[in-house]
Amino acid sequence: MPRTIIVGAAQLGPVHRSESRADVVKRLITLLREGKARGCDLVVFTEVALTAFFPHWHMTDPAEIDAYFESSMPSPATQPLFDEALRLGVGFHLGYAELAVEDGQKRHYNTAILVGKDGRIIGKYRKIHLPGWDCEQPGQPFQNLEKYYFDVGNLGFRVWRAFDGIIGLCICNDRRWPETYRVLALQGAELIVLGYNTPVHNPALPSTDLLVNFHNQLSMQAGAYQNATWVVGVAKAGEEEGVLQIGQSSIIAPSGEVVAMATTLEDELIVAKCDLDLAQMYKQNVFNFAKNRRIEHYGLITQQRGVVVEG
Ligand code: CDT
Repeated sequence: MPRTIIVGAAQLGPVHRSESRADVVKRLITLLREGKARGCDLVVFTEVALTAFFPHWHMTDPAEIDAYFESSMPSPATQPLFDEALRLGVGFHLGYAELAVEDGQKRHYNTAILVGKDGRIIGKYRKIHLPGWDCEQPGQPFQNLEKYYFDVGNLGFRVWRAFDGIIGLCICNDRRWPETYRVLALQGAELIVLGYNTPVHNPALPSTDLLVNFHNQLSMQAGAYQNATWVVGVAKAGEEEGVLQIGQSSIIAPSGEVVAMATTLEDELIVAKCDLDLAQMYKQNVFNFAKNRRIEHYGLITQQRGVVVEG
């Protein structure tokens, strides 16, 4: 029996600062229902899906900041999404800003969860690679303050046996780092899901602006192929609070081929049937880690070439 999972990548258009959580959740439920109608087992929502991407501006009032975070999950605002997922029998992935209390200390995380068809949370990931700055950058057209608002995730990169496969989570900037995919693939990941908020313009490095879509695809396609896994990347797209963000939400096969891609910058569901055994085909052949990955020799090769890396 082939192991297939029908996945929907539920791109979101902009979420305006004035938009209530309840209204955003209604949009998510509309996409979830479309996913059900199109046969989805799993619908993947984006990073920080419930609000505008607030790291794009500077706030100082702790109460104002905390208002962007969920202190429980399901939270009162997201309970209708959980209820509808259970009613429809469709799993989902959701990114959100999480307020946790650990050892009596408040912590803020950029978090994603995987929810099963029974409406229960299967797994949780807290973003490790936080881009941007830890303080306001004067003179910029917009901010990128993830290091200011979020703590570095403390749950590691993990996979879960779910949907008849092995599923790993990461978030946005993590997708640019090869270690992310490799650590998940070393645990057997067959499907990696992630959301992203990626501005077209990078104020810190404007010379790369024209490459922004290319770098998005390059990272995810290489991650998929080199780690023999499906990758589903889902954008928050369009102009949000004056910041234009890329779309091109994609479903990418273990061959590295894009099998579905969003064409708008709005709420849009793309769907693909993902054959998890295709991941196994690559894992048993070209990327058979046990047979062909020779980490014990990598350092030796470096030394033979006369390059000495201190550290
Ligand atoms: N949300 C997030 O991590 N965004 C970053 C923007 C970095 S600017 C290149 C990203 O890696 O897409």
